[in-house]
Amino acid sequence: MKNTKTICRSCAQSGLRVFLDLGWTPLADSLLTAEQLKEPEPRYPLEVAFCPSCKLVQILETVPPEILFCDEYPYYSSFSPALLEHSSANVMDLIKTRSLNFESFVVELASNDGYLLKNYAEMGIPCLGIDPAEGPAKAAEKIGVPTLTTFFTEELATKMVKDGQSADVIHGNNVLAHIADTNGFVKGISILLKENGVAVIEVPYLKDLIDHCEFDTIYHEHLCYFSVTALDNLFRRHSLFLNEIKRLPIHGGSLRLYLEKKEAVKENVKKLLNDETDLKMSKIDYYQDFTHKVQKLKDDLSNLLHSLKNQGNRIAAYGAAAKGATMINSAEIGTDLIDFVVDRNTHKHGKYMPGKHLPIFGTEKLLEEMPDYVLILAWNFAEEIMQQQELYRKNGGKFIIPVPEPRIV
Ligand code: DWN
Repeated sequence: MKNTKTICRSCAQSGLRVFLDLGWTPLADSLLTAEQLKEPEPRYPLEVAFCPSCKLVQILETVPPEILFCDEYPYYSSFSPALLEHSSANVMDLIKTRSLNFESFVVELASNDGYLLKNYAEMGIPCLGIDPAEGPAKAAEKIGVPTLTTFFTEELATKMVKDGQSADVIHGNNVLAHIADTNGFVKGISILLKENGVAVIEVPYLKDLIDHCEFDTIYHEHLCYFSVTALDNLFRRHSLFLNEIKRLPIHGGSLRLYLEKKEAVKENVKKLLNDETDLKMSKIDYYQDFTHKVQKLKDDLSNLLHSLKNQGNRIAAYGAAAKGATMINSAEIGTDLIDFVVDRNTHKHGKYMPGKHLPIFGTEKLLEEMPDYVLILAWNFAEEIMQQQELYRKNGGKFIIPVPEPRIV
């Protein structure tokens, strides 16, 4: 059943302009068991639109969060060592710059398996995770991170404040894009945050997505794709000021946003806003040729894989990532080309990727089978993955990185 937006998720204005249509696709993180392969697989439209009023880029379809972030939700942050390092450095910096101590209170929205909050817990700084996915939430509790297994809402924020739980720091990494009630979520942050508190929010950066053709990061979990301009419009609506921004390489290019209740916007934020204006990111024309860039990447990747296959090579893939699902389904990469996928996340082993039903195994299968090529679907961790698989490469194996353009390394 379609649930298509006709007004903007942020400003509620009409006039949304669709500039990319990835068709009806299966849910990127809905991995299948062998039994489920025989059952029909739900698909939903995946159209991307631009709001001329507040400049937010967004998909039109809203898949119910209870379906997306169900008990079987397979994403566990702790399987990515680079992400663990990235998060720990962020926490250590905040403990120092915000003088956090045992009297402070830190909340993380979408706290997953405790990958970030465990750093506070180990330092004796009171913290609380909030995440609706039961599996990761249970994993967090196991390592001593108190976690509410629920969705964060304005109502929950109001109740927490009433119970004396305002926050000095609120983290929210790769969650804002996932929220159907965008305004309610941001308002909840504003309610929960202490007057002198800071919300530290990480989101993939739309400019990197467009510049590096990271179209595979578009899937139904990601309802919004953020420019600084659109973020500034969203946060000011709820009296939160985007005072500082750090650009990060993680996840193909992200922004770390520092939101406070008092306006003190730093020069680099003003520069990012001006750069976006100069680039005309606030105009639909900026996005118009993205469809052609995406089509070219898909054609180039398909041609490369078919040519390697026709030469008698065996090809596997690395990373049963959500972005991998968009890539294989959009570029029609099935078991005729890819024999299997490997992934470190043990929760994914023995399952099949959505749509193309590529079987998922542990990473040891690469050395066991020694395929001639491995397509890195989790290209955002390509360096780390290739280092980790040094022996595969020493034995003659080669990697294919699909983004920003397909290439053998
Ligand atoms: O926004 C989201 C991002 C942050 O994470 C979520 N909606 C869903 C998820 O997207 P993703 O699955 O594309 O994220 P990752 O973290 O890029 O996926 C990497 C995959 O690769 C995971 O399944 C873990 C795996 N991996 C691995 O097998 N070996 C990762 C590393 C670093 C490794 O060394």
